[in-house]
Amino acid sequence: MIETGSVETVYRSCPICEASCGLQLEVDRSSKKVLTIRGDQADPRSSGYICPKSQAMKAVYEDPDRIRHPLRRTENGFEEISWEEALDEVGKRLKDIREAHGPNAVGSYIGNPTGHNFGAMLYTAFFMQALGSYRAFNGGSVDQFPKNVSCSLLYGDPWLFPIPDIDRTDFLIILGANPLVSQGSLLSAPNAKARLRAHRDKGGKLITIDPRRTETAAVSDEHLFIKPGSDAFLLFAFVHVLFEEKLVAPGRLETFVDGIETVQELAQPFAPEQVAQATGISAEAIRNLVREFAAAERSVLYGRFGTCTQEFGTLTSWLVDVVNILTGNFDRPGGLMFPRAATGQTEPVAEPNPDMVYGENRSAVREVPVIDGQMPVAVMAEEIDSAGEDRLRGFITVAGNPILSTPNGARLGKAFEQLDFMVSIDIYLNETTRYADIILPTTTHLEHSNYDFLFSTTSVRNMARFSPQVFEPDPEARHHWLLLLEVAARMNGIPWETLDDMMLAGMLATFLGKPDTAGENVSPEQAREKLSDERGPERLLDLMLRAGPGGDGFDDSAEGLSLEKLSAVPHAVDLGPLEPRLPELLRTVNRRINLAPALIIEDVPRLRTACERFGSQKGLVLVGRRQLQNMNSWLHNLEPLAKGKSRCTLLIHPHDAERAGLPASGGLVCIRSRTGELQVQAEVSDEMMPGVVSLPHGYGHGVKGTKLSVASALQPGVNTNLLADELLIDELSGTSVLCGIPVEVSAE
Ligand SMILES: Nc1nc2c(c(=O)[nH]1)N[C@H]1C(S)=C(S)[C@@H](COP(=O)(O)OP(=O)(O)OC[C@H]3O[C@@H](n4cnc5c(=O)[nH]c(N)nc54)[C@H](O)[C@@H]3O)O[C@H]1N2
Ligand SMILES: Nc1nc2c(c(=O)[nH]1)N[C@H]1C(S)=C(S)[C@@H](COP(=O)(O)OP(=O)(O)OC[C@H]3O[C@@H](n4cnc5c(=O)[nH]c(N)nc54)[C@H](O)[C@@H]3O)O[C@H]1N2
Ligand code: SF4
Ligand SMILES: [Mo]
Repeated sequence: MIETGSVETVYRSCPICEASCGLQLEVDRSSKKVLTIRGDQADPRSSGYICPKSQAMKAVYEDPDRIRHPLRRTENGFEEISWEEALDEVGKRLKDIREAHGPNAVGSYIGNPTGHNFGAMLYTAFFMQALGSYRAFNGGSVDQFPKNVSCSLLYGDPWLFPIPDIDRTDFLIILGANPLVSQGSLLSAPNAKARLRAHRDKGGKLITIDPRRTETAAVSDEHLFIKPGSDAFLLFAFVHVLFEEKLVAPGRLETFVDGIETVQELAQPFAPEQVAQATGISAEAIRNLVREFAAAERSVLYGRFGTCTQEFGTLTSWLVDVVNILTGNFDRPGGLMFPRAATGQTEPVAEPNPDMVYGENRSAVREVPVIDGQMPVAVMAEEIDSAGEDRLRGFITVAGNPILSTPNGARLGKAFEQLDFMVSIDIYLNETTRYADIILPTTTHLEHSNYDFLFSTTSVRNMARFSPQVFEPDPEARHHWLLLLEVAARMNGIPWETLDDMMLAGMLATFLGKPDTAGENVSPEQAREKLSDERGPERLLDLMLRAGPGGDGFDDSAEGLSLEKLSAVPHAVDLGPLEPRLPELLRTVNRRINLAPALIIEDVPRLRTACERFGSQKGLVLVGRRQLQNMNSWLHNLEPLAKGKSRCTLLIHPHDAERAGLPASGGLVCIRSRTGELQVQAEVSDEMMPGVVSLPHGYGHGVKGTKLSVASALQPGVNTNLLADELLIDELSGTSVLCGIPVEVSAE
């Protein structure tokens, strides 16, 4: 903190997206005002870079629509109630449901901002255990869940993600991601544009494969259109050519990778000539791509959102890693690599994890498997409206807006109305929380500290970053982590402090004693003595840092990290480039990678039979797109980000527009799917692949009963997830198809 008069300079990371850029804030603590937010030039990760959403922290804090007191729904709208009343009622109602109908009658949905708040993250994991319900939903099954499943199968842990080392590669393929706008996902790398430019300036090649000629495609050497959902065909053909042309060269990986021959057999039917029609990419283009990729010194294939939320999401996510492994571009500089978190969650374990828990429990209606404790959002509505006596009766949403972010929001809204009780832990009265009986608001980022906990496991360079609290919270405000504890405690009739003690004991057991970390020879008692008595996430963070790979081992005089030392550094701490970590890091039995797991093998026939269908596809399909000023659904109420012309438009290729009877200037269209129908402004553009239309998600704010005055006035838009069909899923993982939804478009 640097003080001049009453204005102080504070440094924090931006909590909005994964890039986690360094910010420099000018603040006046006496009046609790943020004067300016700028890029922190001295931040080693972002070097001053920011995007327009960097202003969000201030705007959210100041937003008069933001909820500051607990609310209860009444016949005449929501009324403010006291914390005691609110928490008592939440605890009692959920407890009653659980006692009468069992733990699985209470479900939950955890949304994206949880991942950007370390206190929320740590305590959510514990909260889910305390709930003990297998109806545990979260944003993952409309996002990266197929990657989790693939990582679980290959590396023994759903959260061990290999990250593309984009700064050190020579040849980069970006498949189904648009980092120029999204700023990277499972790739925490501020200023993607500058990095990709630097990659090309030093002679590196960049190829983007996407059904839209995106902002990222515009800075690439080459862009290939691909039919939505057909990536698994392309990648199997890639593998086919690697074998056919003897380009398979896993190198050092061969000593701990099994199943390569099986992969060869699986790829056999997918010659480029066989898949050209299905993918929309010529056999020649596929062969050239493979040859160039294999010939480059260091190559990396990076797949993200578009490769996950599709009919073959898990096969595709698996194939992305297979391609990198077969060509030796894995666990080495310039390929896919595993970051090392200072907090110790990505350290080798003494004992391998048991296998992925797949399908021990199944949903009541469609019987989709619960995987590693998660049920996919595609079945959320039916578990409420069609499961009879076994139905979901109580529901908790935490920092999520599933009405706008999960498929068939209309059905979900009706289902929410049938619940016996719903509570939302959220800071806005929005399209989802309006269904809640009680809303519990939390403090926002300026009022609590933060640590880039999740994104230190996805960063292109190892890093540690603590962000201090800027303002004291209002006396009425409650932290997110505390609310989770309070709710769980009241459901169990015990003080929240007891739960917090249990949480600390669990963390001590988990994070001490790991080989090659500073906590290897420290006992829980020794560690506990050094930790603060103040409850909450900071002492848990201190524990993880001090016990972690670069920690001080709870020795105050030793070198190494502790929360105190990290707090003294105003910027991110760079902990060096990613380094090879295999096979030690693997959490599989014998620390080996089985490249051809049974679940994957069993899913390949489903792909084979779909090849002809993709090849003869005639109608239009819908995909999404992200925009720089949005973050999913929740920043549209901030004027600086919402102003300007309406952004929720349907992009359509000129040929398709003509077929739909539209003028070249676009105009209003009607777009229909099995589940819904929307009227929306069309924009005719050849940046779309013919046969594919694009609509951004997170809009649809013009509904009654919300308190989003700016969003409703400036950017109401339409909810594209009324068109997303809850019956369309990647069968292996249960993830919803958001890329490639069959639609019809006609002029209004
Ligand atoms: N069609 C389509 N659907 C999609 C996507 C797509 O590309 N296309 N993308 C998907 C992806 S990748 C994701 S991650 C999901 C996101 O899905 P969600 O997480 O459900 O959606 P968000 O819009 O991020 O909702 C964030 C919620 O958290 C609240 N919130 C914000 N900050 C805080 C806070 O500090 N504390 C608390 N308690 N609440 C807070 C907001 O008010 C809002 O209600 O959407 C998915 N849905
Ligand atoms: N500005 C902004 N930034 C964000 C967000 C936001 O809402 N706004 N959301 C954040 C979140 S939660 C996430 S998860 C990340 C996601 O970040 P990214 O993974 O970069 O996702 P998108 O930007 O949606 O890009 C997905 C691309 O896949 C393409 N695509 C669609 N279908 C297919 C297909 O079948 N195959 C292929 N190959 N491509 C396909 C789309 O046209 C699109 O260009 O972004 C994060 N950053
Ligand atoms: S890219 Fe923008 S939203 Fe993302 S962390 Fe940086 S400033 Fe924040
Ligand atoms: Mo996401």
